[in-house]
Amino acid sequence: MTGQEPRVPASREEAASRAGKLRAEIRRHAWRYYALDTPEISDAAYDALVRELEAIEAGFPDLITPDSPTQRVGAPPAEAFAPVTHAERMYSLDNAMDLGELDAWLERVERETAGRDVAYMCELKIDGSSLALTYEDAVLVRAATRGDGKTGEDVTANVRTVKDVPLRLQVERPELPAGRVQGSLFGDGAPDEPWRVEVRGEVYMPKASFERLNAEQDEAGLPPYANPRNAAAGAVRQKDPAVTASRDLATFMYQVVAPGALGITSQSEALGWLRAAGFRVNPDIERCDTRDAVRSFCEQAIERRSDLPYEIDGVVVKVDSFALQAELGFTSKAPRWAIAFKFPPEEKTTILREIRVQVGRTGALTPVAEFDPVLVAGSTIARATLHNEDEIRRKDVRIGDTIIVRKAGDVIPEVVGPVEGLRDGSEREWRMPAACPSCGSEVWREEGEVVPRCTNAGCPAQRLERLNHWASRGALDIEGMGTEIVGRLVGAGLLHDVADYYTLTFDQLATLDLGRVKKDGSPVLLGETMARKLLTSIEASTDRPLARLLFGLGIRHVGATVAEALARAFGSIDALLEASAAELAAVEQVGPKIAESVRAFAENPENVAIVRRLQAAGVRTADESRGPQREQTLAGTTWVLTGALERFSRTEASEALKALGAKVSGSVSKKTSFVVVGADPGSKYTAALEFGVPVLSEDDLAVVLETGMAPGTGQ
Ligand code: 3B8
Repeated sequence: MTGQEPRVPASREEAASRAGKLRAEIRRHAWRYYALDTPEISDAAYDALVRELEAIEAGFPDLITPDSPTQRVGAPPAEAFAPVTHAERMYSLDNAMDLGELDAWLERVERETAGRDVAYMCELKIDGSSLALTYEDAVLVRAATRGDGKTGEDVTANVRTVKDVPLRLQVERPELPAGRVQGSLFGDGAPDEPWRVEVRGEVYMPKASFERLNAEQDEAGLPPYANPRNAAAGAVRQKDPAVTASRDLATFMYQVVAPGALGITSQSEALGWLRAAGFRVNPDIERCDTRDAVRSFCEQAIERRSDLPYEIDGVVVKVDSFALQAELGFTSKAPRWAIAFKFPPEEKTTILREIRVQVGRTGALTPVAEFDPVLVAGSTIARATLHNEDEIRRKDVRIGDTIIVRKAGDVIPEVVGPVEGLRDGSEREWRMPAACPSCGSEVWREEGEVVPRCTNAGCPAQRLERLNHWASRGALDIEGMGTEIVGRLVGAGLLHDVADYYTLTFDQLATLDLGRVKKDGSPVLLGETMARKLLTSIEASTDRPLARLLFGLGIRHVGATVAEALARAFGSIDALLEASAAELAAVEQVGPKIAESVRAFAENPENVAIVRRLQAAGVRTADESRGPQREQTLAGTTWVLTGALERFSRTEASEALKALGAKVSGSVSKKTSFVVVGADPGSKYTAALEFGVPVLSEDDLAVVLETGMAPGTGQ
């Protein structure tokens, strides 16, 4: 950098002309760089052009245009994610789960097109989030998510920040076609009417950016995104466009809506038009004239999957000709002229180096496989639980084995088994140790249980896990209190039990040594900013509902659901500690085993002391809302929440429903009374439609919560 300020013309006229030229040039270079991946000039030269344009726009703010390349990141919109009704429904695709199902589909297409020559377009199926972009007079005016296919969300401000999305198209206003064209771009065809085009595609997060983002999440003590698809969808739905801009998203566009008016007659032509218009189009496409060619494209795609810099989860096969597409039409859910061939879960081989025993918060000992890191389905994995010793025997995995690994549901790492043919005799069988690897205490396997446990309640590993559990999301949710910081606090002797969280001081936190050194050799400390943030989170955690506190205490057999039942039944921790085994067992969802475990907790003076210290520190241990209890008007109804709600968190919504006596369930069945559908709902919404369960919006829910009346019952 020269440090020199760009020259700004003195006259407005000169500035306007220069700005116009700069915009065209910057747009062209951005397109070459982001859409075509063939830059013509250096990054530095490009930056210089942008800086010059910014300087001119700063000097003459009235010259700024909304499609100027400097205007990608704007202010957050007043109303976040207004609903957008799609002019044409955004369908999803039917799946072919293997080559057999693909063959059956190809055969049906050929039967229904009665022996005419059918060509297919094969495209990689990008594992991202669907997107619809609308341009008026070639300027981007709207970006929308798929939503339920009929109505999506307006995410324009965020999508503008995605660098390969053209803010202005590189095409001229098309000629007005003769006669009425179905799906005309011209409204009523008047010459002064803006012309409009909508294109659809996928916004995604490259694998490398995903890994970087998760590393940052981890450092900030936030949970990782499960996969690049969720990360992309999350980035598109950020409240602040500046956050979206920092997430490094990219797009591949694949569809032109109402292409007839543009004179486009096939999918292959549509992809060509998209590319010419300035969109990024995936280069891995093939027009196939035969079923064999389609099959081999799919097989090759499986092979190449892991080499691509982005996630794909299959191949989309489309009938190329739009005339034939129109003949084939749609089912109620999906086009008949396209199918998604889904890949089998990706599997990799690696070497099993060690089986280490992890001690959970209840003392359960779990063997964990540690293997050479491999990239599987979008992220690098190096460990997977082996569940228990029986499982290891059953799979016959030995240390030193070459093992096959994959991700269950494309998320959770899993060891499939050993490649026995590659053994050389040096492999070692593994046995569960007789002593706890953390504290050396005796290990005890209860009759009828597969899991052995460390019986020492003071075991450091158990204590660490209990502390982590307390701070975790489903429990007291101390934001920012990640496992690393908890470990350091324990190491520094500042944290022994959960009540200690509420004694931490600003100085203790700010000077916490994170065990790393800076370049100059000085230790990395947590710092004042993080210390302040953590103290705020700790304070916020003192006011959680009783159920979260009960769950957070880690009483054996008391999971989130049982904790809620206990909180509802007793209303305060004092009442719970005094309850007899019989009173406990009288609560629905609480059997004798749970009752006994709660009694054991209550009878241990150390536990009672911790509870008293929590109370003294101001942690809420009773649900006030119980006093004058709300009338249980929703008793006997079962609710399912799906999709993203805007006004309530999921937890708030379900707690409010439960306060009215409703049951809230995670899955839809015939017995479900109502499904509340937020934005981007998934299969639960479809299931509701299938079972004929009434579907309510977030607004409906607000009314129900306010009035306490179930919809349509008039009670
Ligand atoms: C019709 C065509 C949905 C899709 C489609 O890469 C339809 O074409 C669709 F109703 O969802 N993820 C693609 C991808 C997705 C779709 C598609 N083409 N390449 C994708």
